[in-house]
Amino acid sequence: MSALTRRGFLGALGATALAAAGCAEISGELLRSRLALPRPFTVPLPIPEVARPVRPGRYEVTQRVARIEIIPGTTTEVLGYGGTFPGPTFDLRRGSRVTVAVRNELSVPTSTHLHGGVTPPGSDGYPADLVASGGGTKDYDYPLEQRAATLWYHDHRMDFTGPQVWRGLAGMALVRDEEEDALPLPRGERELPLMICDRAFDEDGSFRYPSPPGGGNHTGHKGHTGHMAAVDGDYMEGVEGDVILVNGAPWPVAEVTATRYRLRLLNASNARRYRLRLAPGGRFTQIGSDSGLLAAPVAHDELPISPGERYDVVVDFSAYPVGGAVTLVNTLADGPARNVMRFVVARRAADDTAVPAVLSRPPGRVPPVTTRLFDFRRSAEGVWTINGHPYRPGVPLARPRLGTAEVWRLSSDFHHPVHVHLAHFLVLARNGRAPAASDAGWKDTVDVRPYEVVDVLARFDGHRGRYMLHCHNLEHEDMAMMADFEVI
Ligand SMILES: [Cu+2]
Repeated sequence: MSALTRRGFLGALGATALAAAGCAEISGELLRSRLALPRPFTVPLPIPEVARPVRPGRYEVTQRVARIEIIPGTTTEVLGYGGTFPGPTFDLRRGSRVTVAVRNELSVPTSTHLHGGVTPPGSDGYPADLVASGGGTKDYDYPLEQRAATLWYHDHRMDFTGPQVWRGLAGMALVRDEEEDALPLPRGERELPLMICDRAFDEDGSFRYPSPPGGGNHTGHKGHTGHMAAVDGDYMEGVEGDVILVNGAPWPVAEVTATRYRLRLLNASNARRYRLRLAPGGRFTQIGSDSGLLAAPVAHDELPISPGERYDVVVDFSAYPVGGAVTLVNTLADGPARNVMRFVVARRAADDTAVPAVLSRPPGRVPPVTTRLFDFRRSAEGVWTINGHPYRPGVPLARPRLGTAEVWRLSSDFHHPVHVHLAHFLVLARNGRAPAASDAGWKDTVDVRPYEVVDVLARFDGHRGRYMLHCHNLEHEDMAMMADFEVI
């Protein structure tokens, strides 16, 4: 009951008190590592392997346990797509349908969600649509009738997404198209997928995760919500680690030339939010949002990024002296977690790239047919709910019509990064005022902050059937902050 008491105390504080306490930007509870943290900027930035089809249009990937070196001098057991963490990067093309056959050789069931995908409901990674442990298989069908964008994939097992993603079940997927091909953007070695997440480690190098006693797997106790508790109640706000990984490496360093680079930024953390800046200064030129290229670039000094969100940015390293270091930092954190990674500008090089003033022609706004309210809130019983309900599989909270758009008004008592499956949306307003510069473009995840009301215009295109919306703080998600909707 201590967790409820503590949450009761926090819940009794208003937004002003939270801000005064200096914790208004923090969305989780810090779990510390029990080993000496590695020195930052010593491990080279890894680039995940690109997945190769077994034949055109068909990939086969096995989820299996592997032991890899994350913290130098120790090894960590991971649950990996292909036995790697991150999993392989899928390099895909708009309109080129693929099947990904997933084989689960783990000891736990899984469900794989392509985050940002316009995917038929049977392949969308519904949390109860499980691939059995010990050799179960499933063919996921991805038509990819969608614009070029930075997507990712991860486990979505009901009640256990937090621990299973923490242990490694995540990777990136890039969709490309002719509109993007025609742009003179950096590519090849100058296009870097950067999957950012935090973790905590035990003395022996294994991942630490605060599973409850007797819980953490099939033996978890079902509470009054009917959901099993995968995380200890003291961590119901979310689990934050003290080691920042980029592409699975702690505080890595990447050597770059003094040219433009395209960085595909993904926050794959369970609960940690970041406000990214370049030190000693510099700008991110944003070219894309979660769901594709922007109409025109937007310059940012800093980028807030909540779990599940992506930013597609260009950084021009010719603005820095050769030999200099450019550090990607998170200004929301203090101590070691303030650092994310470092770039070292090694030498000059030719650069024929550019960021054009016109990038793409995204779909326009269509008039909404209705407005719906979704309130993300902790209940008096200490459960994360949407519109007062913990997750009820098979009970849709909305039935939008295919081909229409709706305004979804998202309100919140805490930090809730709200993710909608299938539908992409534009942020219309925050608390009735203009959205932030970082809200630009079509998205599938939006950072709803404490006591904020965010209006989004969502388009329901592509497929009919059962989908979901949920909080992408994975501990909130596991503690039932999800709901179905059905496109009719
Ligand atoms: Cu949440």
